[in-house]
Amino acid sequence: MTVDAVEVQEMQPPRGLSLGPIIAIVVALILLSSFMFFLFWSPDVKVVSVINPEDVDTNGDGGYDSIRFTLVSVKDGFRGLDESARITIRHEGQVVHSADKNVKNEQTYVDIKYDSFVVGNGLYEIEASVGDASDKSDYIAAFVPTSLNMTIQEMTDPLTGEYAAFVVVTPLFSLGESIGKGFNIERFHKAYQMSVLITDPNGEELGISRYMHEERDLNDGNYSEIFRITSGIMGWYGASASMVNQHVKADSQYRTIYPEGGDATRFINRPPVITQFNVVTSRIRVNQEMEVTCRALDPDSNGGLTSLMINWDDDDEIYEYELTTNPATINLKHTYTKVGRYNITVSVADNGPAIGADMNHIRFASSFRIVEVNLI
Ligand SMILES: [Ca+2]
Ligand SMILES: [Ca+2]
Repeated sequence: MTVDAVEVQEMQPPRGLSLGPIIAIVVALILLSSFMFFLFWSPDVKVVSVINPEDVDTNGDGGYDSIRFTLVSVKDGFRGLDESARITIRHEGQVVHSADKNVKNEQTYVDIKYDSFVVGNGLYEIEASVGDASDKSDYIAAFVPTSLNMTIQEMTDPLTGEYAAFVVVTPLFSLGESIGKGFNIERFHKAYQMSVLITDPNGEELGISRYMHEERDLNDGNYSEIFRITSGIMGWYGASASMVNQHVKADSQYRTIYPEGGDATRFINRPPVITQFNVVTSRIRVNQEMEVTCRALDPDSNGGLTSLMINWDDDDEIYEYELTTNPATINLKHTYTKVGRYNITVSVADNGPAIGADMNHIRFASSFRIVEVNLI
């Protein structure tokens, strides 16, 4: 024990000031404060950029539903970003969308659904700010129909080639000159839900609702939606329509739109059809009586046939015969007096409109299947 005590005594430093420990303390303090500074001091974001807002399909259904842009934010410190960016979208000076987006990397993709900011066509100003830094970029929306055009038409179905009656509904876009006409319905149609209510002459109602072009070839360049009238009754039809655009905000005036002209009405009378038209006699000689058979029907369940007209192509006269049944079969005889080639043309008329007797409404179906008679 005594020996140890003596050794400790000998290791005591000489009394008086020494710079060594002070320098060590100062260095330790500097290191500690630097570490605290690094931990708690958040340097300012120096640069924010909003780059390339573009249309994207986020759910993979083939239709655009959102915009996407790149948000770049750069700091002047060492640490990575973990900030909240404020996104503000304005349309015609009004704020239509604002949200916070966490920014962790220097470059972040931001997706914003159309229905959270679009209120109509036109220019949208997208602003992003992080701290005091901010940037703006423009986006133009041109996919918001403002009203509908609706008609009831008799026409050939572009898909099936059948002649029938249809309700035709066309979205109308009030696009300004600055926007142009670059609308691509193929990429936007998925959210246009059209509904029509068709009322037949008996007051029966048929409601049809579907997404635009759900059942149609998108490459036909036709932006209208057609709804076939399947009721087989002649008379006055009515139609009303509406369209919900799920690409706009729920409180937009264009969320649900209606036909400009209101409901549509039209008298529908399906034309009669000639189902058979042929020459009975196989070999025909000059001055020999020949016979043709014609069958016709009017497809309207309350329709009827009134007359049949035939042109034998050997004089200027058209012969007319009364029809009293539906369908009707009629056999007609004729004698040609000169050798030649004759084109026989036959037409039938139906009972026309249920109201009045306007001849303009009587439908004629002409057979263009020419019966050619070569006389020998
Ligand atoms: Ca989509
Ligand atoms: Ca008819």
